[in-house]
Amino acid sequence: MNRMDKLMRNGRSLILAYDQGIEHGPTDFDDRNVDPAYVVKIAREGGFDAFVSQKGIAENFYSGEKVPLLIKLNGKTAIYKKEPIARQNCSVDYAVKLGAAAVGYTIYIGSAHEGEMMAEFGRIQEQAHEHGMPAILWIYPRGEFVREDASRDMVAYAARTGMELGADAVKIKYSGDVESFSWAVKAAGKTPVYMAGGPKTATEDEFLKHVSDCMKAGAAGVAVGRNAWQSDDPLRTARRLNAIVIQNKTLDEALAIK
Ligand code: FBP
Repeated sequence: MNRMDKLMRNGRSLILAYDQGIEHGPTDFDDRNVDPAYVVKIAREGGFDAFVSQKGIAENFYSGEKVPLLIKLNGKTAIYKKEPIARQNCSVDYAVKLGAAAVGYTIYIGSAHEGEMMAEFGRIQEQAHEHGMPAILWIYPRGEFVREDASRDMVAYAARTGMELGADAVKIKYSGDVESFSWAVKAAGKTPVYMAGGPKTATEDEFLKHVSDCMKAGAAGVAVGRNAWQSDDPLRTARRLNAIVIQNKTLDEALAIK
């Protein structure tokens, strides 16, 4: 059995990310989605394959849930603006105690501190594998020497680095079109590639077009936050995402879903 199987349907998955409270601050939230219980309900009712959070949200809002839990083991705030580093704040063993089916970790390649994050992830990946659990990498080019973090070359570099570090899956930014994302998927070899959602787009059509492009490029799915739980109708957004990602429907078919 593949370590990622628990998180996949037909080799694909739809992951709901809710770690933005640390990464960006409550500025991402409104009166509804500031409440973790609201977003956990979207994970439960929206047909998601995993719910991502830091350990504090899992401890307080995630007991007895059936949707597999993916605990982020590191994180940082948006306040400090120099070379990025996010250090581990939760152990693999503790994530297992919380019922996690997978662990996640962010590396900022290109940062002056990339080596520390790679070393930390190296240990986490080995510990996760001892538990038979996948270690999923959020891998984002960032830092003084990174000019275009979502360019064809940078996104493929991220995907390739994640594969070579032994990640069970990588989550990368959308590179802008099918061809460039296909190159990133190819660079990742057999490692499943997920598209990160990004800030809420002006229209849902625009976001779903990105999702559709990535699936055409061979992505294994999307790990989305703001475009799902900031939606006026998150469960409709989830139905549309399921149509494209899991059921392989076209963008037009998905948009017709009410
Ligand atoms: P979104 O779909 O909301 O962009 O979430 C994806 C994600 O990777 C989150 O897991 C994380 O909190 C956030 O993006 C980090 O975004 P960035 O580092 O680009 O600000």
